[in-house]
Amino acid sequence: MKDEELYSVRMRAAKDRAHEQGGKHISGGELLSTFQDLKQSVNVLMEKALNHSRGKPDFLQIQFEVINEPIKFVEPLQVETNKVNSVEEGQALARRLLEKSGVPKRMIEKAYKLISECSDSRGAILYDIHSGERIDDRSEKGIRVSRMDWSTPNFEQWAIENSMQKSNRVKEALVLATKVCDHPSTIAELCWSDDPDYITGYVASKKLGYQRITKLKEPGDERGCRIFFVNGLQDLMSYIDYLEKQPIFIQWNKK
Ligand code: PML
Ligand code: MG
Repeated sequence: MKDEELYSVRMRAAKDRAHEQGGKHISGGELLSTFQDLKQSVNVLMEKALNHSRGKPDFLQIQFEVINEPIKFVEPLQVETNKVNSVEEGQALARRLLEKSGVPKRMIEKAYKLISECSDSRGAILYDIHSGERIDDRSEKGIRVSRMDWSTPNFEQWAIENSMQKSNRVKEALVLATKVCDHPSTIAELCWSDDPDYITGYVASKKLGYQRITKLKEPGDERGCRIFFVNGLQDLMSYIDYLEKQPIFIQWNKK
């Protein structure tokens, strides 16, 4: 894969019209593909959109484009799973992990006030840990992290070695968190799914790795959350450009 031309393939699906016309977000997906695998890659994303617990989409967009920038290879974050018995316990742990990662306590409380904005947004929101303000201007669209992947065989070896399930969801979330945390301005990420049947979420940071928390919301809840806590951002545009455009390939045990 290293010397081949790669394509970024992206999918978004919505119900009751397209996202920009106020439709409900159903599913999104990203991957990197060789030209030869494009047909299969498009199918993988279509499958993801068509069989979704958030509902049956009536709008689907899949697009691909060649990547001209050099690809950066990155090791996945270390993973730990924290078992909790309730949402309260899970959310209290998430706050402690954010603090340990370097987000001031006062700013964590302020960020939690944005959670409702978060669940209206299909992408991530960017939060400045100094001003305590949301700093992206993408409203309900949020920031969509893109151009990243992890080869299935390498991921599966990693999963065996780390006693993890070979779950696509875990793979995609860990790829995203690794890319986000690889940027020097990211202090931490807080995330849980908008899928009603999935209640495990995580706090990720360079300092603590990918800390899974088994209960961050109640089953049936379709409100998700993805916040990036950023520090000392000199240039918001170049940070957003990194998230959206820098191609990253995860590779475990590269050496
Ligand atoms: C999502 O489904 O959109 C996010 C899932 C986050 C948690 C994945 C995991 O179990 O580690
Ligand atoms: Mg989802």
